[in-house]
Parts: sequence; C-alpha cells; structure tokens
Amino acid sequence: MDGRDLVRAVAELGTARGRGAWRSAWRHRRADAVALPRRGAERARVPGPLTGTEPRPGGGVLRFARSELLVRVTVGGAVFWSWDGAEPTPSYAVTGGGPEPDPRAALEADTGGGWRVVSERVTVAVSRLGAVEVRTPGGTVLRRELPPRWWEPVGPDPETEADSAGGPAGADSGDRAGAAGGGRAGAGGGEGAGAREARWLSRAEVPADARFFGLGGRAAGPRLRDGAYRLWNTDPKGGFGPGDDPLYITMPVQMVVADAGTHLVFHDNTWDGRVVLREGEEGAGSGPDRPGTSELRMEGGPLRCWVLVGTPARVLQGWSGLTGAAAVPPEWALGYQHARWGFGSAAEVRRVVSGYRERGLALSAVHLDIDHYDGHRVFTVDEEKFPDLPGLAEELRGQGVRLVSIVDPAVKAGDPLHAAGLEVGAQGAFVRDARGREVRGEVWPGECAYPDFTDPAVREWWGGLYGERLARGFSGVWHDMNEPVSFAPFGDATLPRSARHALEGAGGDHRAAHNVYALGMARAGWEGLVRLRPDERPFLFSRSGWAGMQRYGGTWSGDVETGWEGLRASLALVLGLGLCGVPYSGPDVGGFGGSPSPELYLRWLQLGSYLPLFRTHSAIWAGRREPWEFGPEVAEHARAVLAERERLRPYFVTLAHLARRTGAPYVRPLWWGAPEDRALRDCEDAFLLGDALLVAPVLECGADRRAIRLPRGRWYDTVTEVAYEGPGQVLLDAPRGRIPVLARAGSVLPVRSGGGVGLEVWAPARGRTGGGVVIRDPGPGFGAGEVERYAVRWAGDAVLVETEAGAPAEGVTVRGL
Ligand code: NBV
Repeated sequence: MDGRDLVRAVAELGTARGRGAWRSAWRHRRADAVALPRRGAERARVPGPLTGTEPRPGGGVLRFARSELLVRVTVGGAVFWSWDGAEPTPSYAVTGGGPEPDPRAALEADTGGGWRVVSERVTVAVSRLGAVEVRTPGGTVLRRELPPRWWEPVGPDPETEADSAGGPAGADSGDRAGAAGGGRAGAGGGEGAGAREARWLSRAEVPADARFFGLGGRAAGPRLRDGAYRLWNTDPKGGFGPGDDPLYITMPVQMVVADAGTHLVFHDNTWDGRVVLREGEEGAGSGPDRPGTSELRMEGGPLRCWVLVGTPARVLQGWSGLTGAAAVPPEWALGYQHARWGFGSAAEVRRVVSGYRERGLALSAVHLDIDHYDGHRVFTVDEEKFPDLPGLAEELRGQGVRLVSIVDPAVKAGDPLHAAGLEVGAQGAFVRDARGREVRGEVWPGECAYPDFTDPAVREWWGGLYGERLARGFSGVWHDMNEPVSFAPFGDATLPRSARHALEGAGGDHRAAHNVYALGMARAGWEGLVRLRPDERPFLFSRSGWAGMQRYGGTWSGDVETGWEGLRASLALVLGLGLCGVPYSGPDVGGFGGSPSPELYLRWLQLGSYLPLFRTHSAIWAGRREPWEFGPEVAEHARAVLAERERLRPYFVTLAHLARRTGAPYVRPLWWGAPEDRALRDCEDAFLLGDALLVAPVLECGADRRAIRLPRGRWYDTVTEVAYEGPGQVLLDAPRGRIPVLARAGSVLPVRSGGGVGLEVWAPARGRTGGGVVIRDPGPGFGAGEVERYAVRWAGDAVLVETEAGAPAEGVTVRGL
C-alpha cells in the first residue's frame, strides 16, 4: 500500500463501505493463508541435454533429460511449441481445436546436434540444450528463447489447513489440464484446493534494434521501454497515468518489430506473471550488439507458446485466425457517444440530449452508469429517478440516440438475483472458497457474491439476464469492475487467490482464473445477447479482458487521469490493444476524474473522434463533459469535430469490417506498412487510421503546430490539400480548432455525403495509381458486407476511379488536384 492508498483507506474507515472493504480484505487474506500452500522447498530444473526425437505432424517431440518439447508448425504458418507435454488446447484464447499441423513441415537434423522444422514462412531450430530459435526463411534470427527453468515443489506439502479441510473443491481433483492449463506443468491448479505449482522462467533474446509492443493495455506504451510489466488484470483505483502498471487488460502477447522482421509471441497461460523487457543496443561498429531481452516469469500454469512471423498485417491476420475474428459493432456504435457517472435522473438525461440536439451536435448514444441502478444493484433500475425507462429509450431512439447500460458482475448478497443464482447448477452460480463457502467481496451495493464465469452453466444463466436490459430499452452494455474488483485497503483489490473456479470443468483456483474472469463475463454477455436478439450484432465493451476478447466486443481505457499525460496514455492503450488483436477501443474523452481545461478537453475530443470508440465520460465527482460546458469557442470547435466524425462514419464501418476479416486494427502505428523504418518505429504520437488517413493529435499543452513523421509516399493535409512527400518529417499547423490529419495519395474513403455514401478520393502522384476497399453497413445483423474494390489512375489530366468491373465509380469527389 502506498501513501495515497493508506490515506484513502484510513479516511474510508469511517464509512460503511470502508469498513466492508477492510473486513473483506482481511477475510480474503485469511482464506489465502489457510488454503494456499506455502511455497516450501523447491528444486530448480532445466531440460538438460537432448536424448531423442520423435516425428509428429508439423514437427515433432524432442526429448531432453528432464523434460520434453513439442514443436508444431501449423497450416497458415503459426508455430506452436510447449514444454512438459502441454497441448495447444483447451485454451481461453485459441478458438476451436486450434489450427491443423502443416503436413509439409517435418523435423530434421540441424547443425551442432540440434534439430529444426522448416516451413514456407518460418524455421524453428532447437539446440541440444533446448534453446528455441525462430528464424526467417532467409535464416535471420527473430527470437531466441533460452532453455526454460522451472522451480518445482519438492517433498511433502508444507502443512496447510486446506490439506485436511477437503470440502467440495476436492471433487475437482484428478481432472487436470483445464482450459487454463494443459499438460504436466500446466494443470491450472486443477488438483483440488491450492495445488502447489511449478513456477517457471523463460528468457528470450531479440535483435538489438527490436522494439516491443503489446502486453495488453499499457499506459506507458505503445513502445514498451525497459521495465517490468505484470500480467494480472488490475483496477488501478481511482485513475491512472503513464506510470501505472498493470491496468485492466493484461495479456502475455508481445509484438516485436525489428529490421529482420516482425513477430508476435503469445505465451498461452492465464496465471499471474511478470515480463521484464530490456531493449538492445547496437554496437555501431565499436563493439558487438547487445540483444534485446524479454524475460517472462510465471507463477504457475503451462509453458506453451505461439509465434507468428511476417509483416505486421500478416501477423495480426494470423492472430485473429488463431483467437477469433473481432466483433463488428453496430453501425450506431461508430458514432459519438456520451456517458456520465451521475446523470442522476431521466430528466437530466433528457436535458443533456436536448442540449446536443439544440446545438446541432450529432449524438449516437447515452450511457447510464451505476447511479441508475436501485441501490447500486446490477439488473435493477431506480424507478423513482428513472421511471419508465423503456419509454425514455423509445423517445431517445426517435431522436437517433441509443441507451447503453453499465453491467457490473458482483451480485449483492441476499438479493433476489443472488437467490436466483444459488439455483444454478449443483453448487450455485457463485465463486466459492476451498471449503465450499461462498466468497464474499465488497463492491458498490455492499457485500457481494461473484458469478463464476469460467462455468458454462453460469455463463448461460448470466447471459439470460440481459433480457432484462433489453426489455428496459437498452441497446448495448458496458461491463465494468470485472477484473474482478473487491474493494480493499491493502493488497490486490480482487478475490482471494485460493477462491475456487470451475475453469470449464477442470477446476482450479483464482490464480488461474483471475485473468480470464472478464473474458468469461464478456462471453456470457455476448452469447446471451445473441440468443436474445439473434438478428442483431450486440454492442458490448468491457473494462477488463484477455487474449481473444475481441470475439465478444471491445473495451475502453478505464479511469484515465484527467491531464495531458492521461491524454497521451489513452492513445497508448488504443494502439497497444490493437496490436494484441483488440481493435475497438477508445478513452474517456476529457479523462475520468478531474476537470480538464477547455484546451485539454478539445484536444482530447479531437483525438477521440478518430478512435473507434468515441465517448465522453466522467466520474460522479468530476466536471461534466458535454462540449458546451467548456465555453463557446470549444462548443464551436466541437461541432466541427462531431460533424467530421459523422462524415467519416462510413469509413469507420469499412474499418470495422476489415478488422473482422483481416485482424488489422482501425488504429495502427505509423510503422504498420514499413516496420523496417526505424524512425517510424519510435514515433508514438501519431497513428494511421486504416490505410487512408494519418492522424497527428496534439498531445501537448499550448502547442499550435507539430512535427509529423511521414511514411513513404505522398500525403495531403486534408484541410489545406497541400501535398507532402514521405519519408521525412514535416511541421504542420495545429490551431485550436483542428489537429493535422493527412490523406494518403491514391486512397479512397467512403464518407457520408448528402444522405448517402460518397467516395472521397485523393489524387495519386502523377504517373502513380491508387485504390481502396469499401464495405458498406450490411444492416444490424451478422452479414459480412460486400467488399467493393476501387482502382484510381490518371487519364490525361483527370483522375479516374473505377469499380472492379472497370465501370466508372459513382459519387466520387477527387481532392488534392
Ligand atoms: O461505475 C462507476 C465507474 C465508471 O464510471 C467508470 O467508467 C469505471 O471505469 N466505475 C469505474 C467504478 C468506480 C471507479 C472509481
């Protein structure tokens, strides 16, 4: 507990909630002390020398003196390897049975007594002592994982009360290899209460010039500099800035970009862990290179890993093939949305919505926070303050505004919903401790129980509850507090690590289930909504999650601090999450907690308007976020910002569908198409929106111009239409009213025009061609949308835009002439 926490904890002691938090935190600590094994004696183990090999489809098994390694190249080029017999599935991230082995890839002898598997896109080489190298087809090393090291419990378990306690959790024993695990070292805590797990360490080297990205949503990103990054989903309590780590979404997913190539590595393990990164250093002629290093330490669970190699686009396409296609949000969710914790009444919601309407500000949705609940209880409504919610929803719908509801996972103990949950399955829906008693935590409604979202029956029950939200007129949901949170003045503000979870029938404890709790909740909500309204794509976004969460919707950046640093962090999160396969996200514009200056608010609004989820939001104690709250100048500029977002909505629709089809995020780092360009690799304050636009937000107080590094090719300032040639750096004006946005020469953007969709085409450089793809909204259902391809070329002094069939395209406006 740091000083800030201590002050808060003491201050809160006087409140009922504060006392509840102390009580539940002590209870959790006690539960862990009783039920978790003490560490006890451990023995370190390394694989030892290679003793034999056995071919298998796509590769083979390599036996070492004290372990074995499975290597498999799969169809499509993804590489899987694992130690100690762990299989690729079951997995929370990988969908279905995972990709098939590549029949053409086989294990063959390499030089120096090692072995290798050669395939079209990648070569995997294993040394005599168990180092695993990932090489390009040309033989350049992209990653070298040194032989792993385990620390295994030895001798009898040091005595724990759990050993004698038994209880219902014991029923799980013997069933190993849960979805969180697989294999000998990867049981996910499946051996009844508090199994002692082997910890492990895996150290990798990457080229000296490599840069690290990903690991989920990291405030310090997008480039992950030297430091330690924890893998444990965490609510940072009351707001975060660049120095706070971890946050709500952590993932053992790394994208590594180097001159030699790009790769994504995923250690499929849901346990608590830590990644220590150190960028390398090039000798620059005066000495040898020092490689970059990534050290992963896990507290348990399997050592199994996937690697994808290729261009960034190819790598993310492979990743979405492995972990599932991203949900396409409904069309309206690509418009501007407004939230506030503390609207307090239907009358205030009406007042705010008319405020937008009267000013001609386009608004797509309003989000109701926990203050619309009755006594903070999920799936209820305060009927006094929000009488006739369905009526309100209908009225707003008539004005083109949807209602979105927050959904918290914790259920107030003793409530009718709690009683209903107790009827689910044989043991009820809620997480229990090692002795079979319900685990209680402290959240907004007071003492709460937690649905076990790792249990399919619980997911099904919970998903059905969304019918109540739909009947109230809500069009979408927003999952909060699902790390999960239990208020605590000290330690982790979550469930005890010894709490028991179903883990898809394998059984295990919170150490294995914590990081996928929110993923399970998202799945429950998503599948429930699909069952309830099979003809509509759900709108769901979730604060916490894990690898694969894109299947069930998006996320937002949580309680980002109001301040220029928070603004910067909010972009880092969107970029980082996109590189982990989660394309739909965006920050609380204006920051969560404080009162932004008009300038900061406007800069945030400008940035947010180019991000997939564009939402203003604030805390109950913070200033408001309606654009007119910041004076007439900001209100005027905000009108232009919201109008431009509306104009670009068809482009966002195209990007949403492309994300689903190809895995490419809407928001991409500048190096997306040129990972070999080192200057771009280090550029963190601008981004590409799809193929066509380059957005350069203002992230500094007082700035009215900024430097922008351009990738290769011609780029037009979309306001002045002045052309600039990349690669190189330009200095552009960024007066209060706008941020620089550049369009790539030759690109085709679908935009709203005169009630329909028109094509905005940016002239290619003379003698060059261009083109682009458009996917129109296929309606509210799950239709994939048709891909329209356009080609752009010069014909004499005119720019021609043609369909795939060679016919002239309709509704074209050529710019940059
Ligand atoms: O439900 C209240 C808030 C919500 O507004 C915010 O977006 C979430 O990130 N919620 C957190 C809980 C309270 C945080 C102090």
